[in-house]
Amino acid sequence: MTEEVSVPESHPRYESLLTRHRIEAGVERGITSKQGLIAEGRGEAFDYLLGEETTDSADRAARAAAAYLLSAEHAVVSVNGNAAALVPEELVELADVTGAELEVNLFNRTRERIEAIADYLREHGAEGVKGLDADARIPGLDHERAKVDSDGIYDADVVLVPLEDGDRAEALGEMGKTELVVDLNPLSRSPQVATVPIVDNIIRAIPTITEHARELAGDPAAQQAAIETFDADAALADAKRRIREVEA
Ligand code: PTJ
Repeated sequence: MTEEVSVPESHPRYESLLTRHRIEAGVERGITSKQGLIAEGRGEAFDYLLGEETTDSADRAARAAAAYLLSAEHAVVSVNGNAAALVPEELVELADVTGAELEVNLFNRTRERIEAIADYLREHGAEGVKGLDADARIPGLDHERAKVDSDGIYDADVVLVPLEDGDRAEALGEMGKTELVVDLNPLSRSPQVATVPIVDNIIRAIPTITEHARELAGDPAAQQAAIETFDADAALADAKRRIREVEA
């Protein structure tokens, strides 16, 4: 996103102020829901407690996520209003490097917002954005996130789910899919049930996954090793420990 904030890069909270500004601009453009502002506040609090940096354990999770995306038959990156506003270019790059598809999937679903997000992703270089057909449903969910494309998330074996504290990750798991979740709150429902919980800010996590994917591409043995050595429970425990042990 190119809109800039009038905060110097030297400001100690530059990154979080930039992030907040992107969400605000997302709401103004009709990309992000008003609830997205609240979600941003929740995320910022956890980022603060985690030291506003990618921990070693989050980096290992990002590597495992990259390996799953590369070795998938059909990988899809789910995009909501917060993810689109924060990292549009980075999501397109991740999709390019891993061969994953992008699908818009919203909790506060409106046709206008779906189209605004798809347009925004295309402005940032995406091709063939999914989510507009919504001709299939994830079984067991009675809200709008259940609506998916039959040749997108419904058909995928690996789905990256960013920034949602809800029941969809579990429902995707019940469909036999591998879920990769980006969420700063290790107690949020989605990372708790994810195959790979990546407890990190999406603005750092997506570029980190892409970096690992570049390195792991064309090396199935290294991909397998990244998957086999990853321990989801240990990753969540590590994030919780960090939060408990934070010092001023
Ligand atoms: O665009 P829509 O209509 O699909 O709605 C999107 C929101 C984000 C409002 C909705 O899907 C939602 O689930 O919001 P919640 O319940 O507040 O959950 C968002 C989760 O993302 C929380 O656990 C936050 O801690 C986390 N989060 C917020 N910002 C970030 C984040 N995690 C990583 N990076 C962030 N920048």
